[in-house]
Amino acid sequence: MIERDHIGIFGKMNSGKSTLMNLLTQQETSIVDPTPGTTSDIKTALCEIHGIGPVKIFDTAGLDEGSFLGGKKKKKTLATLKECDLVLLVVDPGQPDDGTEIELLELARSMDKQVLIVCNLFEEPDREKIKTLYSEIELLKFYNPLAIRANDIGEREALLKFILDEYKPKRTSMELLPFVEKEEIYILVIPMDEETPQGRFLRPQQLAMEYITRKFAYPSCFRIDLGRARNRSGTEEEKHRFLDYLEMFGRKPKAIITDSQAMDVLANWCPGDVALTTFSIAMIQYFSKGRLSEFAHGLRTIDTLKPGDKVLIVEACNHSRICEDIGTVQIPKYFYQNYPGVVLGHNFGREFQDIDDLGTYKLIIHCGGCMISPQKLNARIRDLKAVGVPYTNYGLFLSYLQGDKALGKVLEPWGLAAESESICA
Ligand SMILES: Nc1nc2c(ncn2[C@@H]2O[C@H](COP(=O)(O)OP(=O)(O)O)[C@@H](O)[C@H]2O)c(=O)[nH]1
Ligand code: SF4
Ligand SMILES: [Mg+2]
Repeated sequence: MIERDHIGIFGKMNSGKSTLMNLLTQQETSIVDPTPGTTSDIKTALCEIHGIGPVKIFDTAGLDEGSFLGGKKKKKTLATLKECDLVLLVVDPGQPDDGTEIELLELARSMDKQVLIVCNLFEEPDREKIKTLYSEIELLKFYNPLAIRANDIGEREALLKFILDEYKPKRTSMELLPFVEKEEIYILVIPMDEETPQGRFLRPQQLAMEYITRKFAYPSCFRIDLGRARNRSGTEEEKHRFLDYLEMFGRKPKAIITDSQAMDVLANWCPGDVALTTFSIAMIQYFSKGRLSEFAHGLRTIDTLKPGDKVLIVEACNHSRICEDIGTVQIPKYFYQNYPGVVLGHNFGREFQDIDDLGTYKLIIHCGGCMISPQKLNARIRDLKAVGVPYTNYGLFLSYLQGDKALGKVLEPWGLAAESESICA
């Protein structure tokens, strides 16, 4: 069976959903009629969109159909919403139905769906009404609209371009650690203290171990004693223990993957000819489906922070925090020392979409995000992009604090560099 991306067309009655379906599929798949409720059930069409691949398109009934039959249709429409990877919300700016549009937006957002807004211009003056629509529906601030005439075949190209530019297809396959090679050794550096839960590794560590083993490569764990490593009297001994351990293999490991909080130590201890990166960097690249360069780009904002600016520290789970915890201890310490007037906020756990004042933050520093789905993480990123808030990541941030060389080193395994130009490549 071919795996298809599901695209659903939603909106109020007579907003032009079926017309848009026909524009996309270039055929009369859906009956188009001004009589409300013409689309009696869900119509589907299978086709191929160049740049996305095979898709299944759903033309749904208007969510605002009031009759008993309408109620049934509404259920089906909502079930379709769940199934979709992309929600095309068709709005008639000349006659919007805020209730329907808000309901659809809220539902789609609660399911972390990708949403694109298509404003269907029945008449040219409708273009002017888009502004009013946007001022009336708060949630629209997260979405740039495309304004087209759905019944004009000449608009097909603009519609396809809009979808291709904005939509991230679901089938982007990702490798967790793409640099891992068969029969090579990979060292996982793991700090533990009394608070570290017993009986299991943390998810990033588990995922890395499993991935490396699956690739017929050899993962090996080193428990680092960060207290000793940072303490003047213990550091040499701890460093020797680490270097002796590396020697033990009789050949160089290919790469070291460290807990980000040990970057201050590993930036100095990692041999020059061994690659280095962090769990958090690997996780954010994997769970964001390849957006590490965007997170690296966010680092540039740090230099621009002024007293009073707000920075939000975000973790996607409520794990037990060890004493040198990154989110509550390490990052705050850096800001108190270097940017004393900067106001820090925290968002721990799963709910992020509910932050009303997201746009007021100057920077978001996000953990690896390994406990939420790529869909959820990408929904967060879309919101941040829409409101223009830069974002970076724990591993990148803690590497950046060690200087350009350390940052360059942890980015290298991902084909990125720390030079200002290539960070945003
Ligand atoms: N003038 C004009 N009419 C349109 C446009 N899009 C749709 N229509 C008409 O509006 C009516 C309702 O469109 P339809 O696609 O069936 O809406 P749906 O209920 O949302 O599926 C039909 O008569 C369409 O021909 C448009 O862009 N311009
Ligand atoms: S979701 Fe974030 S804080 Fe929780 S284990 Fe994963 S990387 Fe760490
Ligand atoms: Mg219809």
